[in-house]
Amino acid sequence: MDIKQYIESVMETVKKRNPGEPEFHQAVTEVLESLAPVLEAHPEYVEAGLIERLVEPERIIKFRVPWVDDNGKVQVNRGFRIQYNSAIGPYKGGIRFHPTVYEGIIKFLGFEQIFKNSLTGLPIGGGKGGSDFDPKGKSNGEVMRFCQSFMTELQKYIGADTDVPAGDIGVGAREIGYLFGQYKRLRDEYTGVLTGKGLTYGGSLARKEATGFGLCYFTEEMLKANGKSFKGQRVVVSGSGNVAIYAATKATELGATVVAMSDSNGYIYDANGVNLEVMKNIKEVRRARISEYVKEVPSAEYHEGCRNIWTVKCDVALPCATQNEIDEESAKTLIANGCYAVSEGANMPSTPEAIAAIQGAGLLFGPAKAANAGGVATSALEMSQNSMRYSWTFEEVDAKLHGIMVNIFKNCAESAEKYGMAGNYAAGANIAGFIKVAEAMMAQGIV
Ligand code: NDP
Ligand code: 2IT
Repeated sequence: MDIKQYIESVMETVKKRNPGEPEFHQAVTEVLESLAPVLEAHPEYVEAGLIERLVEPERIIKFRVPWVDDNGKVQVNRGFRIQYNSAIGPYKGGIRFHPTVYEGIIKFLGFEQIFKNSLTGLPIGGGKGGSDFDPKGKSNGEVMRFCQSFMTELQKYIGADTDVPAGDIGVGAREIGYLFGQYKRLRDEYTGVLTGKGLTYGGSLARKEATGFGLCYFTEEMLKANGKSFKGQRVVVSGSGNVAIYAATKATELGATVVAMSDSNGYIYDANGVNLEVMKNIKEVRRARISEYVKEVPSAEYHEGCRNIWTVKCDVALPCATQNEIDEESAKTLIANGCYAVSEGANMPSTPEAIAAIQGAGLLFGPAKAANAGGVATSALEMSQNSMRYSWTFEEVDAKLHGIMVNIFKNCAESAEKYGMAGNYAAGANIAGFIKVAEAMMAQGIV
């Protein structure tokens, strides 16, 4: 059978079955295209219908989330949990609260999570959840009531050995706290059913920092393999949330100057290097807009419009905000300005056209599945600590995270080379992530 045709036929079914979900189609296409040489080498995967099974979630849960706002008005949101693939472990993946959330976003994120989780080397399957609820501008009381309503339904489907959610966009320590409190109250169980918990009730040291730190550990390996390092480099980090702040922190620690960061309204440029204490205070403590930064650091500039952050001249770009934030035009601007590495902290932040431009121009490209896997890897370490009823020190967790990221880079580089695509870490990540899941699915029969 012609593998290209086979992949196209699977994609046709995916599109027919999941109409109006372009982000999901994008994520599946990107993975399947890079798996062609693996499927050539393993006809038994095709015979076992492995790809047809892989693209279909094991379970999709969709529910009403009613809550009462501060004015006494009833609000209704929609909640989702997609339990995508449990071949190598319990479903694991974050929950996103953002007005743009619909089934296609959760499906793309859940699909990506399968391969990312496999790359960590830890026993976690793929899942994702979320809601179209917008935490922005809501009081703590409103966020709490929403989280309690969301968990009242979600608790029926999750558990420490079944499905373990965590944070993502719009879900941080505050939301995880409210979700955990409600789970415990309804189930009367004190278990590691969520990760990203606070340190006083079962959270892991270094989980908050893990995605951003892990991104820099991965990127440092990629730079090193190509005769470079973060030292003295100008870095642009998009976003100013959990991933962005700790990516900027670690890049700075590794000797880089972070010259720009953003939120959905605009970006700041600070030639002296972003003052991260000021940034953390604005974003983590006050939950304010990034435009506030220039009030405290008057030598910096604020520009309306987040997309223009990619016009800032840099050596290394770390997109850490959201999907499709780097389009072809932004990629070309980065290239023209001399950027030589793009490494993805967000999930699917580069459009296919952007990736083609970046790779075509010979830039180093660190794909999200590999580069941002440090967050979920440390979540898995939180699960281990919860099961042992024990806590490792910050240094212990950080050292394990570092080892995991070094190993992920090595695995991506070796897999790309083995299948004739040396230097294509995106293909390497897809292949390495896929093979473990494929072997587990083959061993478990047609399920
Ligand atoms: P946060 O909610 O903490 O921060 C998100 C940041 O991105 C904010 O600065 C936000 O700006 C900006 N942003 C969100 N949506 C948009 C948009 N549509 N356009 C422009 N900017 C936007 O989320 P995280 O930092 O946790 O997540 C960032 C990315 O990293 C996501 O893609 C997520 O899936 C991914 N990720 C997260 C992990 C984690 O452990 N948290 C692990 C691996 C990946 P504003 O405040 O204005 O909305
Ligand atoms: O996209 C991701 O990997 C996350 N949002 C983190 C998931 C997790 O379970 O820690």
